[in-house]
Amino acid sequence: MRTIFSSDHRYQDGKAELVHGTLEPCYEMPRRAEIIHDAVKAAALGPIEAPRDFGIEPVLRVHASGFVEFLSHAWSLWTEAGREYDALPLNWRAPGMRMDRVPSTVDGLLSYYSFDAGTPITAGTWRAITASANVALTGAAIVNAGERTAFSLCRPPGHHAGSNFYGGYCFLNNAAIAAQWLRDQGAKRVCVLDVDYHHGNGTQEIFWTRPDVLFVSIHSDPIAEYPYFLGYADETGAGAGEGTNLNLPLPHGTDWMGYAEALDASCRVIEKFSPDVVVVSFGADTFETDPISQFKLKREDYRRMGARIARLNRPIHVVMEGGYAVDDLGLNTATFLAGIAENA
Ligand code: SP5
Ligand code: ZN
Repeated sequence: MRTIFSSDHRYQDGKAELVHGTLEPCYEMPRRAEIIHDAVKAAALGPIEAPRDFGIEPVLRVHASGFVEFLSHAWSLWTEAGREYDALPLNWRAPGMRMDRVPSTVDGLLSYYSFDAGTPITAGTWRAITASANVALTGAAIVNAGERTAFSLCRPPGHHAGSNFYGGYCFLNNAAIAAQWLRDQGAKRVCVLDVDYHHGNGTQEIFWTRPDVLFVSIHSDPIAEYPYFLGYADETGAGAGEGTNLNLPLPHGTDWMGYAEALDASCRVIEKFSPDVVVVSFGADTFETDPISQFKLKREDYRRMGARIARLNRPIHVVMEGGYAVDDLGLNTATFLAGIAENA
């Protein structure tokens, strides 16, 4: 399996996120990508390659132009306002407040486009997130050219970012950008299978009304977990996309026994949809010692997860999302990829 990796990920190096009422060091840190890179290399899973530059067009197929424009300028607006620390929002819209007026100041824009205080914009954010999108697009191109598998080692992650908003450590939705690009290259049906611990609210929003992209997500029940306001089982899509969204929320404490059942149910639905490609939003934050998560998967469970997905017998494009037990993140990810490679 070929891996795509860009060292430009390191330009996203936030100082702090708001946790428990205090600013704490970011869980989403550069070492995450480095340890995965090193584990993939040590496991000899295949070549590690740099991404190609796809330009901004494939990003604009998924994200609103005003939003992309904001992300590209946010740091200069922030520093022009005299700020030096990471750019974080101060407030958000509440129900009844307006979305049809876009604020003119940087504080207003941060508030307008974000949904949490865990996702700092820094000097290098734009460089890192465009590299991450190119990593996803390059992996998609490899699968589109006929290979059965590819691993896009994306960082920053993407699945919480929607068409017109960012948050959850995510700015551009790498998996959605890859899925849309595959459609634009001629794939008739694409599935995004999201196995990160958190619900992929951004991906769901992007493809909510789309019959050609099936979104399936296994995640911690939003009744008790971030992002709280999306990810319930009764969200099945709307309009032409009715029936092509599937959420399988699971309780805190879920181990492989509970997880395997949901994965099997997901795979049966995916088989029926018969996608040309499966894009896997992979997060290892389902691991038993993840510092911000409450599932109980063990190292070898990732091999089983990969094996089950490989048995879909479809081209598989893995896109990296979360995972914050950093010391274990490399081996957990490499074990998942090995489970795919052994069964693809
Ligand atoms: C891509 C991804 O996995 N994003 C996750 C964003 C989660 N942000 C909220 C973190 C809340 C942490 N609260 C628990 C702290 C326990 N010490
Ligand atoms: Zn996550």
